[in-house]
Parts: sequence; structure tokens; C-alpha cells
Amino acid sequence: MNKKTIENELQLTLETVLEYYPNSSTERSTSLLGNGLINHTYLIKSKEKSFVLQRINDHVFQQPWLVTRNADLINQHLLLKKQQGYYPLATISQLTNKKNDTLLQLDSGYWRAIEFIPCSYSVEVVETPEQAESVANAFAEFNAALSDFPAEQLSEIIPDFHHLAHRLQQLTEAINIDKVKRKPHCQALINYCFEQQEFIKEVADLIKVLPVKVTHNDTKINNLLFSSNTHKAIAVIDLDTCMPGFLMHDFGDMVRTCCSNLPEDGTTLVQMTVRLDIFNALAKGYISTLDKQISKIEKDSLIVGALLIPFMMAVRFLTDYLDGDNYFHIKHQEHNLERAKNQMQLFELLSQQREQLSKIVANT
Ligand code: GN1
Ligand code: MG
Repeated sequence: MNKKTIENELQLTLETVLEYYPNSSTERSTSLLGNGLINHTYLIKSKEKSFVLQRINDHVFQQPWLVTRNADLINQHLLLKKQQGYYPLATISQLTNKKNDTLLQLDSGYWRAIEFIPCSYSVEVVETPEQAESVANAFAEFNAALSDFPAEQLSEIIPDFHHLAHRLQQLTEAINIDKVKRKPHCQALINYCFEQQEFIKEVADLIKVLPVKVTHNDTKINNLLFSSNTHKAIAVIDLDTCMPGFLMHDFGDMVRTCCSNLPEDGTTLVQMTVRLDIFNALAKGYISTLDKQISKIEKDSLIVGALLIPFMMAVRFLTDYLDGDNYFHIKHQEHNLERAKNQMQLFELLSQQREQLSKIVANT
């Protein structure tokens, strides 16, 4: 199929989906939105109402109705906190369709619509420490507002999502099956992963004693909206993986996506550096906002989270590479391997600077 035919087909699919949403005039434009690696996201613009339309990836989210249900529950909670004056950010609701539901199942897949926040933008690479501090403030506000959320109401959308031993088990299986015969291309990286036994053990011991919280689990920089006027973070988006977890996971994903000077698929690895001023700002923004809601053991765990999330992402990208790219969207054949190498390099750099980074956290 050529590009034009694909575009026409997509347009027709979107038209069918839009019939289920009220007030979406025929004079509208549709465009791709964001850089998510899982779902397909579109911006639907019309004079009366603009909104975000998303096709939920049901290979990754095998029970999409739980994804929209979780998001509704979290939004209700955040809205209540906001009304009580305890949540300063905007909440972004899912829209109800003509079937009176927030999830729509059609032959073309599972769809949902989400409010669009005007005068906002998202960021792929943090530019200043002020911006990083605002990122950390926002995700900490989110964590704080959910601290009294009844976690048992949430479905565990992807079980063991951030469980390192489980991710290493998946890697081992992918290596053993070697479905697309790529093992020889990445043997050195595979070896490096399994050489990190000391760190793997440290994580396994730590998770036995850390308190479980409701966390976002995808706190990468592009899951925030910034105000076009104040340039501060104004809303947390993408609640897909909001589940019970540890604060160190949410801090770690911020470090992963803010502190590297390269994007997660950048290939000029010799140029990669950890930006200490950005790390400093993240630690300050996160710990000061959580204040009494972060315990000593959780504060001490942040440095482990900062190493853990890049390491785990390297493992996940490598697993998908060996598995023939079934999970993350890719733009070319080697994309997942490039991402895996990038994330492992970040883990390596963070490990080398661990002492210095720990001191920053301890002194915050
Ligand atoms: C995926 O699609 P997106 O960008 O929201 C992934 C995250 C990864 C991220 C890496 C459900 O998130 O865990 O950190 O890619 N989401 C899922 O960029 O696996
Ligand atoms: Mg996501």
C-alpha cells in the first residue's frame, strides 16, 4: 500500500470513530500527536471543540477497558483534590462517547477521546534547570495527590511492569528463543546486562522494604504539558500505567529522560553526558514538593531508581529487539537496539557518578 492510500484509509477510519463523539463538526482537521511508543494519538481540531483521540494498543494493553476505567478513577480523585485545594495542576478527563462510555470498541480497535488543553505544549528535551524543577514539582504533586488513593481500586494494567527480575526473565526467554536470529548482533550488550548482578541484587533487596504507593510509572518528560504563557508544567498526561509502584520509579524515569543530553534513541553515545545541574533541580523539585510525604528510606532509594529505570529500559528495548519488535513502535530495523545501547550507556554513566549524585540527594 502506498503512503497516500494508507493516509486515506486512516482518514476514513477516523471519520467512523468521530461519529461517536458529539459536536465534532465536519469542518475539522486531524493530525498525529506526540511521540508515544505504544498508542496512536491524533489531535482533532474543529471550531467548536478540539480534543485528543487515541487508539489504544490492545497488544500491550490486553484489557483496554481497565485502562480507561483506571484513568476515570484517578481523574475523579485528582478533581476532588483540586476542589479541596490540594492539587494545583489541571486534570484532563476522558470524554464520554455516544454509547455513554469512555471506551469505544469498533472493528478498527479500541478508541478513547481525551480533553485537549489549549495554550499548552510538550517538551522532548529539557533545556534548563528551572524547567527540570517544574517537571519534578508536577510529578511530585501528582504522587502526593494520589497518596491517599485506595490502591486496591486500581487494576494492575501490566503486572510486574517495573519488576526488574521479571524483565530479566523476559530477556532470558527472548535470548533462548532468539526468534529473529539477532542474538549475534547484541551479544556484548546481553553480557553486560547479566554482569550487573550486584545492582540487580541491590534492587531485589530494596523492593522488599520500600512502601508501595500509587505511582505514574511513565514520568518521562513528554508526559507533561507546559503552559505557553508561564512555561511551567501544568498537567500530567498519560495515565495508562498508573498503578501501585515505588516513588523511586517515578523519580528514576524523570532522571532518565531529563538528565541525559541525548534523546532515548540518540546514537552519538560518546557525546552522552549526565547533566548534573538538571539532576540537582529534579532532586530539589521532587523532594521539596513531597516534603513529609517522602520517608527517609524512600529518599535514599531515589538514587537506585535513577539507575534502575535506564537499566530496565535497556533490558526492555533489548528484549523487544530480540523478539522481533513486537512491543515498541520502531522507525527502522535497528531502532530498539539503538535505544537499548543508549539506555545502557546512561546507566553506566549514572553508575560512575553515583556517589556524587547520592550526595546531591542527601543534601536536598
Ligand atoms: C512507552 O508509549 P509511551 O511513550 O507512553 C512505555 C514506557 C516507556 C516508554 C519509553 C506501556 O511509553 O514504559 O518508558 O515507552 N509504555 C508502556 O519511551 O510500555
Ligand atoms: Mg505511556
